Amino acid sequence: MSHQSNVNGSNSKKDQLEQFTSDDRGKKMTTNQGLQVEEDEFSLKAGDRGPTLMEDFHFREKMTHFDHERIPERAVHARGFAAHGEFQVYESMKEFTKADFLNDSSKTTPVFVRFSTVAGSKGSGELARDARGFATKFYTDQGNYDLVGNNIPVFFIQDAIKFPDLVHALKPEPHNEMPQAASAHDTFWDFIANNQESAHMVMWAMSDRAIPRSFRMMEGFGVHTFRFVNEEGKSHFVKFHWKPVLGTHSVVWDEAQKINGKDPDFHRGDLWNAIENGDYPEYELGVQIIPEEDEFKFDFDVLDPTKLWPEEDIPVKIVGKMTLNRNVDNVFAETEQVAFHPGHVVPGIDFSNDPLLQGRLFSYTDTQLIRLGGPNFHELPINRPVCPFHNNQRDGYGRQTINRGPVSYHNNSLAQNTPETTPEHQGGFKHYEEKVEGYKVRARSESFKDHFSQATLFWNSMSDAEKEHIINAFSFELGKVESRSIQEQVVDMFANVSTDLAQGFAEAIGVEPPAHKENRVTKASPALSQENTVQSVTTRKVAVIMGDGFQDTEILTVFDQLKQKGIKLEIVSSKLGKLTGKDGAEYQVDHTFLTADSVLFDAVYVVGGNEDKSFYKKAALFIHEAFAHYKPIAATAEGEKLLEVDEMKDSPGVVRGTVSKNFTEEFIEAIASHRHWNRKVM
Ligand code: HDE
Repeated sequence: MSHQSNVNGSNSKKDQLEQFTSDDRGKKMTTNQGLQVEEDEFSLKAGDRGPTLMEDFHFREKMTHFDHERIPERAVHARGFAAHGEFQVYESMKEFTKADFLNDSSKTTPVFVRFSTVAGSKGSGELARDARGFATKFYTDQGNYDLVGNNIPVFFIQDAIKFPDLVHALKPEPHNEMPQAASAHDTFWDFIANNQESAHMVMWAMSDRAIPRSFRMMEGFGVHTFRFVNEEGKSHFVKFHWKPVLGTHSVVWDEAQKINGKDPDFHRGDLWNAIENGDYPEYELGVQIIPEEDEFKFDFDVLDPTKLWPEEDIPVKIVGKMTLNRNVDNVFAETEQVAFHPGHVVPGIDFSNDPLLQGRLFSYTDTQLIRLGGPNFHELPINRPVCPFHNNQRDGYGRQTINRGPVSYHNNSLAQNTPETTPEHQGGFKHYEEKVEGYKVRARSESFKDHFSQATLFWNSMSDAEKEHIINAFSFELGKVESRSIQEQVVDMFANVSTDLAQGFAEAIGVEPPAHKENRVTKASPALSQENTVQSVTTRKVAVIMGDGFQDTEILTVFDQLKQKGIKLEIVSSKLGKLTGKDGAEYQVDHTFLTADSVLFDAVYVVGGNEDKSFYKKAALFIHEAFAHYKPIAATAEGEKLLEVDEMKDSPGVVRGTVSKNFTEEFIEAIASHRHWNRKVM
């Protein structure tokens, strides 16, 4: 197999993968040895009622392969979904980094991105309250660069040595393997209360960020401080951000739990369909940059992964865009076998001494050795760089490359000392020459010891609705904790963040609330609130509740105007088939009340028709739930009657009346607002 080099082509990875794909349609069935198979339904037996024969190599090969189909799931981030795409930088970042893919705005770099939840198993529901992984592999001309981030900019712990403890506490409890994909249990909260560096991340995990509406509507963060190094060898500290073009949006917790039952594949389905429909998800790459000499100018340590850099103090410079434009051909071959590693870097990007990052630099390759069965996982098609790779590493399980010649050592004279090393100025990777000195100690810097200021900063930055959601999340999670002592410890701990917060959930779980104290930190960072995110309507899903005999004239223009904005309409009715309007217009029903549910949509438009009581009863349930989840609801014609209930009548985000331009515009605006938190919901 030849290693293709990427000469500026956006499809170098696609072309490379093409060589490994196989289309079995229309082909003859063979064994893995290429032998044509004559029969595939009956095993070879001694008589048609007799025992199966050992000689049946076809049966044995088929069954053996099946018996070995599974590989261990990822220890964390097992439940994931991925897509291919491209990245392009807007303007050269040469001033800060010599990374080739960030230097040339005419260059597109192929990428592969895997999104994931952290705690749950491979088959768990996707709407768990959890951080989301956001891992990007850039197939650059200088080798693979992996930005292995999360949708939360900070982490639970400050030192990698605590990671196994954190994960043991978070995962289902070992004695009964419950609960699945949930942090709402005793061991997790016991860990939190006894490892208080987690306070800031817990605030994020209890916020709406932990239940995203879509992978297309969440931010990504590199979390750690990395380094940019330019051609002159100058280094800057950098934090990486992905900003979704559609804005950052979430669902509500009650909805999340129901989606997990109605459609446990909700997030992957959303990503897959968007790409299939040509609505390519886009994310802008942002960087926050701090000159090395400013390392100690902040009230946090830049090496501490439980701290973010407030965007108002250190602006996020938007430097490029990533577009996801191709679904995988095979989930196992690509999504499951992709191997990310924060240590996969290119010249111009380097590490900081963040002790969490330092530990990750060990763990990722190590975990692939067991997960992917040996040291040759870099040869799997999805993991191959698009540039050539040569060295003296040899052999091992599953080796595919056939290295010619007798030389597999360095230095040598037989091959003129090749493969040869490359000096830094010609593109060889040289670690940044940072001066370090110190005593060997097991210790943590004093500058890492403030665990609460930024947790309070986060709290202060939330809107009233977001604060209420956080209190509700703590109330839910601790409501599931059985130990009184743990509940009390957590109330005590979060009283350090805000007594309003601690009082809020202490009350709900029947623990003595702390006395009110003013927050020690008063600063807020508006960028942290999703209330200030980009509003968008494109690709939003509207359930149109419609029956036979609908008002054609009423809806045709509404449909057109909504579709022009990229809004997706799906018709829900009593049964599948065709609906005919009063004036003869026809529509196919997409879902029935049985197969659809309001939690699977962003908004509802009730058109109605000449339908019976049972239709309107189901329609009423549908909109009541959408209403309770603060979603936009519109109704015209017969549908309007359903909104005449007192609580809904003049509520924010409820649009009714006769069809007019205003009506549709109001509905579109209501959809853009995402949710209407100022609505009174019982
Ligand atoms: Fe990971 N992490 N992690 N992690 N992580 C893994 O690697 C680990 C951390 C992240 O879609 C594992 O291949 C340690 C922070 C993502 O394939 C494993 C520590 C962040 C993914 C591992 C951390 C992440 C992983 C499991 C603390 C955000 C999924 C399977 C020192 C910046 C990548 C694997 C994918 C996966 C170790 C902390 C993100 C076990 C030891 C912080 C997105 O190696």
